[in-house]
Amino acid sequence: YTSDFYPGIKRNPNFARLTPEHVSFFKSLLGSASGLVDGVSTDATEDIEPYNVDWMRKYRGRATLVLKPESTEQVSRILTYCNNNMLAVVPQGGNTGLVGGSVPVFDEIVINLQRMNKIRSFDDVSGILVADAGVVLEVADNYLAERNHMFPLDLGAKGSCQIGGNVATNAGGLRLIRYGSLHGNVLGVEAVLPDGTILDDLSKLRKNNTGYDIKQLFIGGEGTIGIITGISVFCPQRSTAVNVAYFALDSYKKVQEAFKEAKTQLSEILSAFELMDGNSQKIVSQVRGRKLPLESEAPFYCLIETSGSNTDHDSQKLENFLENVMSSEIVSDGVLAQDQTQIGDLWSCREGIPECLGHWGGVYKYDLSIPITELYDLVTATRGRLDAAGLMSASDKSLPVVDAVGYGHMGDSNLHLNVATRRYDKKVEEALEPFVYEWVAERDGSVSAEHGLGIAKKDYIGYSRNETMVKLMKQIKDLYDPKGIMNPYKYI
Ligand code: FAD
Ligand code: 2HG
Ligand code: ZN
Repeated sequence: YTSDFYPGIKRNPNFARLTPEHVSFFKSLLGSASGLVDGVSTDATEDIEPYNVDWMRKYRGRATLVLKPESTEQVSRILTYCNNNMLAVVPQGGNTGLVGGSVPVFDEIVINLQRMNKIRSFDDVSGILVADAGVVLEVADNYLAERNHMFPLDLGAKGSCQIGGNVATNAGGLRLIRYGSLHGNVLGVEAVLPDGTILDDLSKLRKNNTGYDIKQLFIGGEGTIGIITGISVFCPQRSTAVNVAYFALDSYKKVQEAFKEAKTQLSEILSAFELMDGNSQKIVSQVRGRKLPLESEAPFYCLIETSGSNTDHDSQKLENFLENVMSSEIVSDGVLAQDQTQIGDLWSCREGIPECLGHWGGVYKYDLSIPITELYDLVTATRGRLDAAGLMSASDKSLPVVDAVGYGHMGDSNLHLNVATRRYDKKVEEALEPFVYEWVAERDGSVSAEHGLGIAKKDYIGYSRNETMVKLMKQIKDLYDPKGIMNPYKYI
């Protein structure tokens, strides 16, 4: 059959349907009832719905079984059985992914890692953490904070996403500008291949040039070639001095000037440079019913964070920066956080954008790498297009689009173009796609900067990768997963 949500996709008839015998096997393997959310038998312990629907409530599958293994060995036994019986599976972490990759398309079995949540070891000399894939990012970071270290990734979904999910999506987040990508920070991966083979590459070495670096395929692999069960990650020392500034600017040209100044004046202590357009901030204020940090309205706002080891020196540096950019009229208004609460308040104006944009119902999300000089032009072009098509109005409720906004990781040339809608609407989708992807491809950008492809961008891989690259990806997929049971129907 085809799915209501994915009319263009047919269920692969080679995959078996789940039977009571299969369920009995999993019950005997996992033992306690809490290891299994089961819509098949009558003794279900938990509602299955949250595992079938994604964070945006845009993608929905029809799994009748969720398995929650507790050990790598159990994952291996589950996959051996699934592979032998042609049962398709979807690896799932915190289910906060934004491209529909973490939920089933049809009746694939969900394998959720939440019970694999142990910190295995931490060495405070090298800063290397080894942990189960199902540890929640915030839990890992709190554990490290008590040991004066930090996880080298932070993002708005930290309270729910899992470090295995972060690695599987190669999440970028708010401080990539300072700490780099997980491709550099993840030192080792333990994973289970679709046939049940345990791949033990849980290296704790920062340098290891012995042959191909196979773990890199799992970083950003989006659960298509195996299930990550453990990771080893290099964690930086936690900074004792953290400062945050939030400021307003009159044009995108000035945003670029401010970015250049920040790199020059704050250099080694700069840990985030985030961009929020005026419309995104208005929405945060409107949805939360709270004032913004600055009285003056502006088309652009930026948030800068510095992290260092000397409070007086760092605060002075950020103060000087703000004074300089204001006196040279690059920045029109600005505020410096005075304490931890204010730091949290300023960050929440940035981190809260995705949630506030969902207020009216649906959001079309585009996560793009674009040359920095042209980054915001796409938002202007998209707004023009939606206006011209008569699809957008903040007040007229008969029109589908409420607003189109741009924000993101300026320091990484990564724009988040979000179109907030009152309902998902084919006309809106047609106005946006492939327009956005063509616009980005013309500038040699990427149609997936940090969220991955999942099912949402399945048909658009060709805008950022050439045929040879896609062919090689397919060959890798076939090599690791010859029966195709691992996260099927998604991008590869
Ligand atoms: P899931 O959503 O459960 O899964 C994501 C993908 O990884 C799926 O394809 C799934 O099959 C696969 N997967 C999950 N666990 C495993 C595993 N153990 N082994 C193999 N495959 C697995 N992303 C950014 O890059 N930067 C951001 O700043 C950012 N901010 C966000 C803010 C919010 C509010 C939200 C909701 C999301 C945000 N994201 C961001 C999206 C981001 O990809 C996820 O939050 C996170 O990395 C996914 O982790 P998860 O555990 O929820 O994975
Ligand atoms: C962020 O940077 C996330 O806030 C989410 O990557 C972006 O929702 C989005 O489009
Ligand atoms: Zn982001």
